[in-house]
Amino acid sequence: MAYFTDINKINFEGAKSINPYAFKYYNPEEVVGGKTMEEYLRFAVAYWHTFTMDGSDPFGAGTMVRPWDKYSGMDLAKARVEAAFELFEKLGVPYFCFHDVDIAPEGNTLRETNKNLDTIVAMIKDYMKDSKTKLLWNTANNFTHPRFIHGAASSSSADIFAFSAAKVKKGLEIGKELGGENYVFWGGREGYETLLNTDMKLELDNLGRFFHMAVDYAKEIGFDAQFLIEPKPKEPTTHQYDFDVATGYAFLQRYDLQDHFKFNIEANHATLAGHTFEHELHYARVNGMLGSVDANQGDPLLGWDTDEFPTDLYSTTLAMYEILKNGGLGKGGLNFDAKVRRGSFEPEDLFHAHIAGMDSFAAGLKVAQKLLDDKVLEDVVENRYKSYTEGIGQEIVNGTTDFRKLEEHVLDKTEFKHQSGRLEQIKATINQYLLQTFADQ
Ligand code: XUL
Ligand code: CO
Repeated sequence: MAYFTDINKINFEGAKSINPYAFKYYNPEEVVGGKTMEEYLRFAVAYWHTFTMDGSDPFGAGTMVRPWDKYSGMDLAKARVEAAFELFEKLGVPYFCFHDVDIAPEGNTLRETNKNLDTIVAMIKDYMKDSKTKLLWNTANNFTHPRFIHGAASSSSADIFAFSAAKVKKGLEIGKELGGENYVFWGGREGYETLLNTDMKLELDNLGRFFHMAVDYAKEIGFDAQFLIEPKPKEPTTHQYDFDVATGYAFLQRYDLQDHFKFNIEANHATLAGHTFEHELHYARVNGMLGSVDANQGDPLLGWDTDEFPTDLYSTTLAMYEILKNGGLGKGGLNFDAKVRRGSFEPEDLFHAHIAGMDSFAAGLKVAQKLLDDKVLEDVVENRYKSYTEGIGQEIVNGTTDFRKLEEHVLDKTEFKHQSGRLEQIKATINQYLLQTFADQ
């Protein structure tokens, strides 16, 4: 059955188009920096925000009008699969992502839940045969059900640790069955509210044990997806263990997991951690840990995860700059972990939202590639650190000096040369690139 009957395939029409159902900047075939946009951008639709989210918030009921909502139970799950593949096809989006509970209803026992999952996974697999859309990643929702009240792998209850493990086991099997390219672990309720009742050391050790068991099981069943940790500093818990990339990286190294994981970096999680999106991407990149991206944006005026579709071109440009410097995202992609606003309740808003997000990242890609081609920021940085390319600086970098020699170097020195950081000029240049890249289109 078709659900978006008034909407046809979304095509690229260029920047002058006034058709709201057309891409203005995302042209999948256009080559930028040696690869097509489709190859670089690897967009994914988030199943939960697009097919299950109902628009409810802590103060009000759901608002979303979804033609598949006339069904319930397994019929609803099946209708969502039909709607999903129709939307993937019409948007020409190459990937999708889901949590276990997004695709199938939970039963009274895990055995029943797994049976429901098997039915829907078989249906998805069937649809994937006739579709270009592949699975970027799946994950286990180990946070919504009340059983996860005190966490999942970091729960104070060993039975819940076991339950969480069993759900991830099933998730890994599903990922393998559907050819998933990555598998995500977002902390959910892995964190704590207060130290007054928390054994942090045991919880962290248990998390480490949990991840090792996941790595072992994936190996055992021959599932070679890239494992990804998705950091977030707070919400739902006050202190999330995977606060940001730096914290997550320290954890992975402490538990000897760093070779098995990379990071899935979400823009809104970065800003909640008090970082910019590009900071998190950069920190992961320079440590060889940049895996994938949850492409959204937060509201700087609000202190929670608003998961908006990305439309800020300055941010998408600096994000794509990091991704290009990384040589792309490899197996990763740009997953729209983003939801339409509560007031954007019509089914067609799902198309407008994805078109806006895809165009924003396509535009960001083009500007970022131009900045790189012209070495705008690279020249700035190279010039700023040139004192490390000769003399004492070179000795520091080469590791051929020590405190005694360094002291000798400065003991009688009275003049130190500095150069301006030129931040305002740099920002003006970026604005120029943002405006000029599309001036003639
Ligand atoms: C929550 C969040 C999750 C993960 C997957 O803030 O981002 O949806 O992306 O569990
Ligand atoms: Co996310």
